[in-house]
Amino acid sequence: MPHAPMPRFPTRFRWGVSTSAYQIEGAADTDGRGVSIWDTFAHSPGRIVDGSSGDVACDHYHRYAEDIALMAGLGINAYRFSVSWPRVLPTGAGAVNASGLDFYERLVDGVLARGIDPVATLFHWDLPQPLEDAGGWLNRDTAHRFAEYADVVAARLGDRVKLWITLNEPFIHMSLGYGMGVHAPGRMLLFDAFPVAHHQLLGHGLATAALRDRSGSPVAIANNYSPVRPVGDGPADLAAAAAYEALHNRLFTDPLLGRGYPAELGFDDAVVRDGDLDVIAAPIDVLGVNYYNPIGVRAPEEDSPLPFEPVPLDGYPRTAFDWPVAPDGLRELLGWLHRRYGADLPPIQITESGCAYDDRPDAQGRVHDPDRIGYLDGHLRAVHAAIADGVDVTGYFVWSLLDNWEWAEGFTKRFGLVHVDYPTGRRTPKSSYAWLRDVIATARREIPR
Ligand code: GBH
Repeated sequence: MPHAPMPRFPTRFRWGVSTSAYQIEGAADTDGRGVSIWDTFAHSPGRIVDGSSGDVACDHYHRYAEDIALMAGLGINAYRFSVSWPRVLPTGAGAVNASGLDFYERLVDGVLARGIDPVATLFHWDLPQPLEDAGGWLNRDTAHRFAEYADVVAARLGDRVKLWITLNEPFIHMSLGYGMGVHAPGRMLLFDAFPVAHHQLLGHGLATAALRDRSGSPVAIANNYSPVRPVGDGPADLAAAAAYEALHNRLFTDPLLGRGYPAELGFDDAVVRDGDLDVIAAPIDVLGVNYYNPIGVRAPEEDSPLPFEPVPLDGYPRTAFDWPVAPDGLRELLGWLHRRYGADLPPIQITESGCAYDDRPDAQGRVHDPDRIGYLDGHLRAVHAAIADGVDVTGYFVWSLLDNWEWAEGFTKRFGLVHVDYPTGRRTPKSSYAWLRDVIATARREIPR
């Protein structure tokens, strides 16, 4: 157990937790919600390791008041959630489902009443199925539908949401959803998935304009990043690492910050029209960084369809997901962003950081998760060190408040500060919850009033 006191964070630092709609809400058929690609995917045989779906998940849709009380008990000053597009627009466009907006209004008002800033993500991968049937993000129209949806949400909540996040991890949605078929919608297009990158970014830019019209609150995107370390020092390994870095870390950032698409990836950019890059490069106020681990990369085998081979890095402890626990990678990543984008880099908030462990209640019903405490302690110190290095980091959100439905892994991976007993829905704060509560209490006590 780490005992050294946590160093002091900036006064206005955002201490938060993150969740997403399909992973926690359940209530899939309730109050007029439409069908998303994740409903379809999860209900297709063989897609989810334990055969589960998000039909019920944490039943947060009904238990949100209890979950807000858990947030208040933690002492956080920000809560990042996502809005389910098919709850608001059941067919993706056109008719608005007022009860969907009513739910998010209750949620937003509930967290505000506890002194917590609502941070709303508009797209965390749950595309309305009718839009997928029209081509999903391969279809340019989806970008326009996304901006209309952003307008609808901001018309209702624009006066109360404190930070907008357009897209969550567009790289993962493109690569796992459309490239490799591991996530919904389950397509396997490899590098032909590039239009999904462009149309998501175009949707981000169009939605940003809509949000600016309706709301005075800042706008962000949440990208996932991994510092890339070449494994092997041959020229082919270095070239492979550079290609992976361009794909994983630059594809969704270079165009946002006015640098266009990385040329070396050799994408067929016929889908990029005149003016699109200007829409995409509209200024954002915050860059959301989702960080899990660094990645090793070496030259691919001769017959590989990809120009690189990602390999797990040795020498780190592993989570239950087998991901390395590498807080040094977070400091390294933040330094890389700072050096690469210089004055164009907006302030950063760590919009996700967390780990899965095999947490279960002991005989007294308590859940001890010392490895998560070590993880959070190390990553918060890494953020602090990056700030001391000169990187402007203004917040840190733990993934996640609750154990929840982990996509293709179903209920088999637990990321929560709070344990969820799925059969009953019972919530039990883990020891990491108490630890983080104490860290936040100390940090917020130091704020001059
Ligand atoms: C996020 O995705 C999502 O936004 C969230 O919904 C999800 O629940 C959460 O993280 C936890 O998964 O280098 O082989 O070790 C995370 C995307 C992709 C990050 C895989 C970690 C590690 C692969 N992840 N990556 S490896």
